[in-house]
Amino acid sequence: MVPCLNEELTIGKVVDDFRAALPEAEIVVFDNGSTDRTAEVARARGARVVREKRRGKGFVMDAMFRKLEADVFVLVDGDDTYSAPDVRKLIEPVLAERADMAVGSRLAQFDAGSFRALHVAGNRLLTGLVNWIFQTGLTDMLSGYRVMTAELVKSVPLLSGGFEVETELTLRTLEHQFVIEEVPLPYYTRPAGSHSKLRTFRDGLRVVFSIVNITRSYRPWTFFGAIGLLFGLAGLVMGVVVIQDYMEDQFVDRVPLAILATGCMIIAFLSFAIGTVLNSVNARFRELAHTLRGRAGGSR
Ligand SMILES: Nc1nc2c(ncn2[C@@H]2O[C@H](COP(=O)(O)OP(=O)(O)OP(=O)(O)O)[C@@H](O)[C@H]2O)c(=O)[nH]1
Ligand SMILES: [Mg+2]
Repeated sequence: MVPCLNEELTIGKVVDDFRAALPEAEIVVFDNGSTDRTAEVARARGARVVREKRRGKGFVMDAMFRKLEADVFVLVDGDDTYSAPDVRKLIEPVLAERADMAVGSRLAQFDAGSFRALHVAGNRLLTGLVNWIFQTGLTDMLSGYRVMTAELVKSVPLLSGGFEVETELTLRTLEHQFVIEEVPLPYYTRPAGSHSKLRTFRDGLRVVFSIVNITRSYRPWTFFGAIGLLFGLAGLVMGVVVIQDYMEDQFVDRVPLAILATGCMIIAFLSFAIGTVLNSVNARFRELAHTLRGRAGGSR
C-alpha cells in the first residue's frame, strides 16, 4: 500500500523496487487526485491505483485499511525514502508471529539530508513522550514503513485525517494489545525536485494534540491525575499559607487566597473523580472488547 500525493518523480521507482523485492505482492497506490502524473506512472508500472476523495494521509490510510484484503499488509511512502530490498526483513517478525506490526525504524541509520532540520529532535521528543506516557520502548513512532497482520488492519480504527495518523496507528495498536517490533532500516533523502507534504510546525502540533487526545481517552488516570496533581499542589501551598495565617490570631486576613485555595482543591478532587470514573468505564470496555473478540473466534 503506497499513499501518494504528487510523487511522479519517485513512484515509478518505488513500484519497480517493490515488485522486484516482493514479486508475489499486489501493489496498490492510493492517490488523492495528484495534479501531476503520479496515477498514470503508477498504472503504467503495473500498480493498481485507487483514488481517495478526502485529502490527507490519514484519510488515505483509513481507506486502505477498509478497502483491501490481504494476508500481510506492507505500508510504504511513495517518495522513495525507504529501502525496498529490506522489505523481507520487515515482514519476517510478522510471518514468524513474533509481532502484529513491524516498524522500519529510521533513527538507527539515516542519510545526512534525509531528515529536515528539527525533525530528528522533534521525532525523538514525541516518541519519548509516548514512551513515557504509555510505558513503551519505541525509537521511531512516526515511521511510514510498516508491515501489519490482517487482524490488526481490520481492527484498528483510524479517524485522524492528516499526518498524525502514524501516532494514532501506533497508540491504537498498543491499546488493542497488539505487539510491535521495530527493525532498524536505512532512511534515504528525497530526490531533488520532489517535495515533502509535511509541514513541520502544523503537523508537529497535530501530533502533539493527537497524543494528548489519545492519552485522555486511553489513559484517563494519567491525564486527569496530572491535572488533579497540579491543582492539588497549588491548593495545598496556598492552603498552608492561609492556615498559618489563621493560627496566628484565629482570623483569616487573606480571604481571596483562601477562596483560591479552595477552588484549586475542588478542581483537584473533581479531576481525580473524573479520572477514576473514566478509568472504570475504560476497564469495562476493555472487558467487553475482549469478550467480543473471543466470541468472534479471534485467536487473541
Ligand atoms: N494520497 C495521499 N498521500 C499523501 C498525502 N500527503 C502525503 N501523502 C503521501 O504520504 C507519504 C509521506 O509524505 P511525505 O511528504 O514524504 O511526509 P514524510 O515522509 O512524513 O516527511 P519527510 O520526512 O519530509 O519526507 C508520501 O508518499 C506522500 O505522497 C495525501 O494527502 N494524500
Ligand atoms: Mg517522506
